[in-house]
Amino acid sequence: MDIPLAVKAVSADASSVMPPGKEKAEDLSAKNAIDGKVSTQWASDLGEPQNIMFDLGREIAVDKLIITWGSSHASSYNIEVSLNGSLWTGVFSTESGRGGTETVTFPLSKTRYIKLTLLKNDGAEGFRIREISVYGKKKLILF
Ligand SMILES: [Ca+2]
Repeated sequence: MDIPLAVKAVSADASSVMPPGKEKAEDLSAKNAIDGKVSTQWASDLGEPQNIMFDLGREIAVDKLIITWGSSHASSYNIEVSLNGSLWTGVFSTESGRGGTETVTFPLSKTRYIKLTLLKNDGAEGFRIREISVYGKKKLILF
């Protein structure tokens, strides 16, 4: 029996963070994409592509992400998984990202690290992600 499991990422790192503006003191760092709150967000600097990578802290079987985009989403992006953070396997790609809240499913993959590469920006600002939630299956933790 597969038991759905919500997975909490332990750390996040991104290719860039929007530099703090004079009027904006908001924290826009990568960790905001995995803090469990849609009220906080990661914003990249301008330029394509950008990426955000996070560490689940252990190897686990995952098959779904729920991505809540901010005001600038990627219309084209891909998702890769890795056990060691250096050798990556593609599990998903799209050229028709809608923004808003997207549920992305892919074949169940044992992984520790997950990386989103954001290729094409739909907005005028850097890419913005409010939250990425990770889901897997519990029984396959055991293998
Ligand atoms: Ca957040």
